[in-house]
Amino acid sequence: MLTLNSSEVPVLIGLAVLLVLAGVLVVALLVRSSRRGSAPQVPSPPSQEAPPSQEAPREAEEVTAPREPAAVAEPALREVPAPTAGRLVRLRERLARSGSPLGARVLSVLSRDHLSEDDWDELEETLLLADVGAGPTAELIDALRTRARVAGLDDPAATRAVLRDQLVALLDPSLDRSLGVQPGTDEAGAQVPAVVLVVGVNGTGKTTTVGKLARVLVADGRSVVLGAADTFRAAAADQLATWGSRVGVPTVRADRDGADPASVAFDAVRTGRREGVDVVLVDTAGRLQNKAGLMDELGKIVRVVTREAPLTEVLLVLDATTGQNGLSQARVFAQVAAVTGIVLTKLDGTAKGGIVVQVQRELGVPVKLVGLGEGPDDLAPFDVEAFVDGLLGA
Ligand SMILES: Nc1nc2c(ncn2[C@@H]2O[C@H](COP(=O)(O)OP(=O)(O)OP(=O)(O)O)[C@@H](O)[C@H]2O)c(=O)[nH]1
Ligand SMILES: [Mg+2]
Repeated sequence: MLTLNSSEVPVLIGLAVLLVLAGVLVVALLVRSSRRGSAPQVPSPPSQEAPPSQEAPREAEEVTAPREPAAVAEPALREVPAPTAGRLVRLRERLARSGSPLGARVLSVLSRDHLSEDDWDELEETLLLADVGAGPTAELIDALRTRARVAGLDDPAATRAVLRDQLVALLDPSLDRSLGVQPGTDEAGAQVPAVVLVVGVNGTGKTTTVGKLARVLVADGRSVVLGAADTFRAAAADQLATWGSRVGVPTVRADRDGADPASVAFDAVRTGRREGVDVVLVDTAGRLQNKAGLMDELGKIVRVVTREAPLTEVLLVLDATTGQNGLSQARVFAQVAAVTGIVLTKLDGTAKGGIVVQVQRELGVPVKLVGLGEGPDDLAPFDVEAFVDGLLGA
């Protein structure tokens, strides 16, 4: 039997108090760490894209095709892209944010009482500065002057309607703006994927456009393979593969920097064909239209790819903020690669969207898609009326 003498009692009480305190401390720590474990997960930010290269890629060299098949990056994550319908509606709000949109400035001049010659000059200047081009600007001013003579410009709604009609006519709603993304069949009856080649000068938004387009196609229920034919920098292929992986689309890429881009493009199309996919999207390196070597390289990509499957679409990506220069780019690219559609990017940050009119007029090639921002779903099918309404802030 355990006996205690009176001097031991306070010591034991002290020990008991210490034990209780230690127990409380342990429980408190456990509760705290379990709370931390069940804290709501903050979604990780979308992976950063590689910054666009600032310098022009070096001249094309005769590089040999890699013997081994190009790597196919396996998709990891899945996102659900937003539907494409109604995306152009965002144009208005984006333009409003960009300062002084073309439509707003034109309408503000037209709303003045009794337009003077200076007012008409201002109007003309506004349209020219927005890259609408000399010919189309003159047509537009003529139509508005006629309207002013015949019925006056007192009724803002009527003036606006005239301007709207004129802009719609200039943009030619009759052009076929559907994308060539329908697969075909070979002589044996096997499916041949549609092949979309994306070209343009540095930093216009080619890779971003390919990424956004892949999302649109996936949302449409089509199977897609990406081809990273920008082999100048590994980062370019990584940037593309990141876009693809977000929607479960594989990327065919070279196994080393500086591989022959034509060979990678060919591998991508061959892979697409073998896997029976619907669409192969081929991203290319930015190239300057006045560099013969680079343009020859592009010609080679076109020739090599068409040995495996016909090109169903060649998209020239133009940066709307570069304005007039886009026109000379368009001419040269159209000669080398038979451009079938224009993608006008960065329309969200500029009042220069008028280049749409000039490019279409001069090349007879329709604008098919527009880039409205850096977000993954900021790519909209070009629709003339919705575009004009966006410009006019409808
Ligand atoms: N605001 C805005 N930015 C865009 C748009 N499209 C692309 N960008 C941005 O433009 C930059 C260049 O885009 P990339 O897709 O890398 O351009 P690229 O043509 O592939 O560039 P290179 O391969 O270097 O020739 C990126 O920061 C994009 O986020 C757009 O429609 N609006
Ligand atoms: Mg790129």
